[in-house]
Amino acid sequence: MQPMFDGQPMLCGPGWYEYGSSCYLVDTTDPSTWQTASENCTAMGAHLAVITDAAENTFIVNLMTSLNMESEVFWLGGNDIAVEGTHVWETTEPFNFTYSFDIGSGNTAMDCICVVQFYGWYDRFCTEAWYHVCVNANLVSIDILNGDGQFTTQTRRILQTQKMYNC
Ligand SMILES: [Ca+2]
Repeated sequence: MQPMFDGQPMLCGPGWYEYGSSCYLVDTTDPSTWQTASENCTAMGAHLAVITDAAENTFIVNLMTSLNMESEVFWLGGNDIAVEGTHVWETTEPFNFTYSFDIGSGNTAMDCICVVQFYGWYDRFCTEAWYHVCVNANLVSIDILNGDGQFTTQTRRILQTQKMYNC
């Protein structure tokens, strides 16, 4: 059913999809407001998806295609609540890349960003209830002690330990 993602290692846990150094969850449990969606991601150690380049955007829209959710609306982790017309990501990453971004069709009261695979990004009323995409960076920095007594900082992926039993 999901040929693109068959056989991918389960580094991210059930229901999460790996891209780059991050894990993505397309959450269709309950449509919710932007704020509730954001809190739901946070509760899972993640945050609403922040898309910073075309390749990442392509991954996400392909994922929606793979899940047969081309026409569904998903909250992303950005808004222009603080300063009208200045969209920012929750993570404070730069808001440089956009995907056919329709900024509320001139309705400035629409502040929260969503993505629809078919059309691109929109901003909508933050109180509307939509599905959402979470992302978990899934990386840690660790200090490794070298032979000379100095530490080197390296980035490693957190691997989930999964045990399977055959009865
Ligand atoms: Ca706005």
